[in-house]
Amino acid sequence: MRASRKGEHISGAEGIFERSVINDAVRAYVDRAYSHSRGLPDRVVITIEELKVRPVFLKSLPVYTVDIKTNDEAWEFIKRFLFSVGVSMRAFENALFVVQSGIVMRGASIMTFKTGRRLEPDTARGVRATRLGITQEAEETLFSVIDSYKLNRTVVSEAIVLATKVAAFKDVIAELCVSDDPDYTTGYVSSKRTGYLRVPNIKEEGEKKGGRVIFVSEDADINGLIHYLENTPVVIDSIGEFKGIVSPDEAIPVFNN
Ligand code: PML
Repeated sequence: MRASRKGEHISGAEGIFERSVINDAVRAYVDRAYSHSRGLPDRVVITIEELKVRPVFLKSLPVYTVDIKTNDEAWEFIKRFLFSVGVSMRAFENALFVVQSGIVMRGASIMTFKTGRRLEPDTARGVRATRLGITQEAEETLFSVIDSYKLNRTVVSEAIVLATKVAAFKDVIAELCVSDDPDYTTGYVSSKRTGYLRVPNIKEEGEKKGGRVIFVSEDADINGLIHYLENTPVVIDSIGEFKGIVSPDEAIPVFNN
């Protein structure tokens, strides 16, 4: 589902479903399109496509919530985290521009982690990860954990599914996400090695700016990555651990190699 107003992106969502639940899924997407806090769309596009290839099945990333109380603490943590996985100051600053510029992209920016070059072919649109889903059984497990932490089921589960798909590509170093939903002030940083780290207070309440940056190696196979994000179906069939609240120091990875 893609919802926009005067050509500007409002919201988007996708899933992989059995034929028998498609009608319900479409109804739910229409409801979402018309109830987003970014406003009412004047155009909603729903596309349904049959999968032609068998999905890749993955276990979701382990989830941590970093104990962050202020916006300054959030960005100090993000900077430390990204530096710890090898992201350079230049790439960090370029990523900051992407998530704070106010240009809301439908998809993610893809950025080399050292030189900070943007590799997405269309910098206004970005690259959107689609063809991702979760089995009914895994979703029930995930929802019950999310409920136990009193979090938003839809937002958190979809973000974990997406981050898991992104992190699984060989050339991806890390991902940074700031929601463009003005009501949602928790974002995340993630990578295959560290898991999915929820970052509260990543932005101020009411702020519409947001975005995603996928940091990749300097010699990343960009065409392979775009093809993977847009076309390879990925389904989460088991759920990684929810590790609760950790301090920023505990969340910064220490790698021995
Ligand atoms: C989004 O708005 O889709 C991104 C939300 C990212 C954070 C979700 C979470 O609370 O873990």
